Amino acid sequence: MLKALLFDVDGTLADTERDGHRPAFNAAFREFGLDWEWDVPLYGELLAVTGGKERMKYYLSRFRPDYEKPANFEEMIAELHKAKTRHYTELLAQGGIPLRPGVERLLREAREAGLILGVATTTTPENVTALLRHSLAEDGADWFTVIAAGDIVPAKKPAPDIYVWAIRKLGLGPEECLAIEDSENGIHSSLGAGLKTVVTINDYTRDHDFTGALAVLSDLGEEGAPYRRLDAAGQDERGRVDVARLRAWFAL
Ligand code: XBP
Ligand code: MG
Repeated sequence: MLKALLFDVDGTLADTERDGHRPAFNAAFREFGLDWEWDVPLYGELLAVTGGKERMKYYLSRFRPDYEKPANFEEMIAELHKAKTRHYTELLAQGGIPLRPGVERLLREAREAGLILGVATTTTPENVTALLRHSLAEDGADWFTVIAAGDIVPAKKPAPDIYVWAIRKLGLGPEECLAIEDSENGIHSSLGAGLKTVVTINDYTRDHDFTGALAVLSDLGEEGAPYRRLDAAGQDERGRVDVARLRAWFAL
């Protein structure tokens, strides 16, 4: 029986990557006097690696091979990441990033239906609470029974660890939870934890491989702006994702 919905954050609850995380990284680089600049296409490539600290290291190894690491490199990355988190949460506090279509509606309906809500993400916990507070509701973080985020597990997505952690914390089994994801790394993580998964794509992830998803959708759909279903099983289906629809997919 379906008891809990576990949501990814970046790209799923809100389109945070291109106009949120990316400019926040760039602002931190400028603050530290670095000539690193991540434009929109480059950032798409960097998204192959989850986690901000991991992503900066990947950027250097892949795109700046001549960069000479200072003796305090790990410390510098940690400081840069702190600055990036500050820039990002400030941007959210200015109301910078709205939730994706249908997200708030589904969260409300799920709560009313008695489903448990949770988050499983690689982003920093402060970023999640700031998004929920500024883009959902003042008490938005309290809507979620578990917020599994950031470095609480050393192996980030695509490893299943963050979902496994969240499910354990809820005292549930994977057969009682449904994940909602937007990316290939995300679905590897959720499927790896044994979770049935619904995908809503975005511009960075539309060409990803979502084999194994229950359904692949343009978004969750709203009144007057239905989702488009994109996977072979339900091509051209349109609608709104509500609890009844999730339960029907979950039962397949
Ligand atoms: C998204 C990520 C994160 C963010 C940046 O994860 O990979 O690393 O891009 O956040 P998800 P941090 O889709 O699982 O939410 O800089 O805080 O890591
Ligand atoms: Mg994501």
